[in-house]
Amino acid sequence: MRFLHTADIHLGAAPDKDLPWGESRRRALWDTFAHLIDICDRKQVDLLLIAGDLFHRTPLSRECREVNAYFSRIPDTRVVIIAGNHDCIRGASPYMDDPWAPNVTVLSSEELDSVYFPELNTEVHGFSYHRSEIREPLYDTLRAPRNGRHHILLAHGGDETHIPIRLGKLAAAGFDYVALGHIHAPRIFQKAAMAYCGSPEPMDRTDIGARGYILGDITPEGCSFRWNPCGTAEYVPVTLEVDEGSTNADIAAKLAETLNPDPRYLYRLTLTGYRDPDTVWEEARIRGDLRIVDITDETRPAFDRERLASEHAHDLAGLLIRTLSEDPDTAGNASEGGPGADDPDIREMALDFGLSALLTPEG
Ligand SMILES: [Mn+2]
Repeated sequence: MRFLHTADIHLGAAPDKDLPWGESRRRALWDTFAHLIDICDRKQVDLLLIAGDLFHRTPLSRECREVNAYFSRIPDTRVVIIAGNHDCIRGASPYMDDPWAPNVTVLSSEELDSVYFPELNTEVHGFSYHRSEIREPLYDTLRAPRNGRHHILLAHGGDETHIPIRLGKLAAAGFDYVALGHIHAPRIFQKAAMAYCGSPEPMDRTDIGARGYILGDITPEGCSFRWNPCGTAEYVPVTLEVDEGSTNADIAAKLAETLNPDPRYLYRLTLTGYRDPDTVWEEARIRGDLRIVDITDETRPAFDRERLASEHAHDLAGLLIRTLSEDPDTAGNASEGGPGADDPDIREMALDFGLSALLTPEG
């Protein structure tokens, strides 16, 4: 019996929606879902497991119909779905009402329920969220029945407000496989036969790294499974050290030279080092044609302290330079300086921050 495990597809979400490639990211969520359906077809998958958050919100009827059309393309694959915290069932959710294709089962109850496929000798268990937060550890006490069938659990959650999960307890519950959803990064517990497959596409800029799905087989010998990459996008953190001479054009050129321009890579840039105090970073120019999602400026202004000390001999900036440049031991005030005041790095940083506040024009 072959299964494909996915979760957190978040159809209807719009990652990077304020950025020029936002529309293509929104579409990519649907395209990647369609790609998973193709894999079910090509690899003759018996069971497609969707462990919650198929949709980004409680779906509209038309969204369910849209998804159902894909499921009806793979009539030989049985599809089992639970609703997660994002697409939780509220009132007249189409999850409950819409006529699904005959190969689709939504375990829509908020009580544990199951569906049995005799031809696969496999029973799939699970329940759906009917509210967006569940603080009770509802999975900790579950046990797989012992009746000669294979038992799979669909479970969604694992943080404090979305069904806290004690993975050790779940691993000992006797399921042949536990298909977990909610955490967007893949986490594989090979020996325990359970896994967070992760979202098939990264959902926002905090979802660093590759995304994919799990393909597995349950045989009389046991369960074997593997994570496979599939996303069309990947957020990549990048750090670039600048110096006093660096201009916006220099940085853009350096990035264009070193970063892969393939649009699948979405960069999160951090600038470090010392910049000329007058330099202003212009994000659009630094980006160029690269997909840079955001720029974090951790640079510090390189002040010419000697010149400033003489120019500001009679004001606060000068006093700050004199005080913080002095060696605390010879100044004899180390004990009064407070925690860290005799740490040269902290004094340096304090001086930079102080001078920035006093000397850099606002904005
Ligand atoms: Mn979730």
